[in-house]
Amino acid sequence: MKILTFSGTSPAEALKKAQQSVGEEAMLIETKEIRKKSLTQTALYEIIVGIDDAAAAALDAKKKSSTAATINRSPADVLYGISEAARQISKIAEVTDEDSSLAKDYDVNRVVARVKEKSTDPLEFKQIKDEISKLGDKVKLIQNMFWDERSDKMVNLHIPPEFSEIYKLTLQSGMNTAHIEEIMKLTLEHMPLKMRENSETVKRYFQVLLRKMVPVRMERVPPKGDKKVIMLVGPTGVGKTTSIAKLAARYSFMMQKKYKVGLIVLDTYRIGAVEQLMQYARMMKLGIETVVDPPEFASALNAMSYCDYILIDTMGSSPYDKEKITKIYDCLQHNTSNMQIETVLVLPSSIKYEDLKATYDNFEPLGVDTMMFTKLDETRGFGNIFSLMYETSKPISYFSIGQEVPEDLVVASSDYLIDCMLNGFDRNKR
Ligand SMILES: Nc1nc2c(ncn2[C@@H]2O[C@H](COP(=O)(O)OP(=O)(O)OP(=O)(O)O)[C@@H](O)[C@H]2O)c(=O)[nH]1
Ligand SMILES: [Mg+2]
Repeated sequence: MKILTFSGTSPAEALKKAQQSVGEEAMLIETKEIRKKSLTQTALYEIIVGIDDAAAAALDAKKKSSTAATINRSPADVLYGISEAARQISKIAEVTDEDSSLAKDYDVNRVVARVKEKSTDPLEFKQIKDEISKLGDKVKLIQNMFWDERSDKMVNLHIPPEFSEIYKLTLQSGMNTAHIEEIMKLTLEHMPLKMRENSETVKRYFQVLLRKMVPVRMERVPPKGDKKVIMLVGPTGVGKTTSIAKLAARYSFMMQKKYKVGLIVLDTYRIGAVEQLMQYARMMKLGIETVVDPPEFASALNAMSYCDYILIDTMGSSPYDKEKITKIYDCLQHNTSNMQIETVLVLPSSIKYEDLKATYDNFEPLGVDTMMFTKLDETRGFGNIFSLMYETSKPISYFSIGQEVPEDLVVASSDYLIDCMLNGFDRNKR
């Protein structure tokens, strides 16, 4: 085994040099901080790598010029190559019967506790514990190397390695990067130093912080003698009609009090559009009115004035189809009653933040009061939802988590959204 050292202003830079010089096969032995960063000089890191004799001979043969210095060290010092470390950790993580994802779930204490349960031989247990600790250090080191490189790219903001997990989670969730950086900055300014000690406490802090940032519209039933008129608008096929059916069922027979619910359909041009809601109305024995032209809207509202809840389904429109959106707007203009209409923009959670924002901007002239996100069951990232709310400050009212009427509807809460975002969607949690 030949041992080589490489230096650089960050561990990542030194590692890159090593890779360039000796290739991917090198085994990482140690990383040292040789000199701390100061006002007058950059930091200096040294990494020590080992390559096996055959590779070393091939390298010599090539007579590649290298600034690396050779030192003597016994092969026993070599722990693992990077890929070997990753493989070993995945194997050990299986002991926990949980996700073996390296960075996410590697928790030395938990693994040790599980091994302890299974092993009675103290010597064997100590060996395993030592081995796991070594691997834990290795993982941290690898994480930090990549992290240093990534955090350098963030403008004016140095983010400590303990934040790497939460940064990765929020980024994978589809949250807008500018938003992530703003929130990181805020956190770094306000988070107590003691809480920054490890990624677990950082994650908990973030969870609380993000929850506080989500605006939610509490579900309020209409006061006695009053009524609620809710209109669902949004792009085609996002689940407006299905959601109207779920809401109708919720208000008419799933709450403590059973409310009188009436339905209005504005989407009367498309074949089948009325029929879809008509079927639900028949099943739930609800009154239903259809509106073809905007002037009919006022009489449809009047006809439903005996109801506690009036739910209005609208034609789905491409966010770029100004004509259809204008038609809905015209209907709203024909509301000569004193009924306040709450406009709910229905959006699918499965599209990226930029598309959500563009859609929001196009429906905004209708006067969006709250937002409802559908198809949570069809996506894995929820940061796009968070970002849209962060950007627009519009509260969410409901989530739709599947096709089943009426059960796949969740009254929005910040806990629910942030839990989905950081820990993944689970349809049984609501
Ligand atoms: N997986 C999943 N599918 C859903 C959800 N909500 C609605 N759907 C399905 O999406 C499809 C379209 O639903 P609709 O309720 O007809 O959508 P819409 O917005 O009324 O459509 P248009 O009236 O054509 O604009 C149907 O197959 C629904 O069953 C949801 O939360 N998750
Ligand atoms: Mg529809």
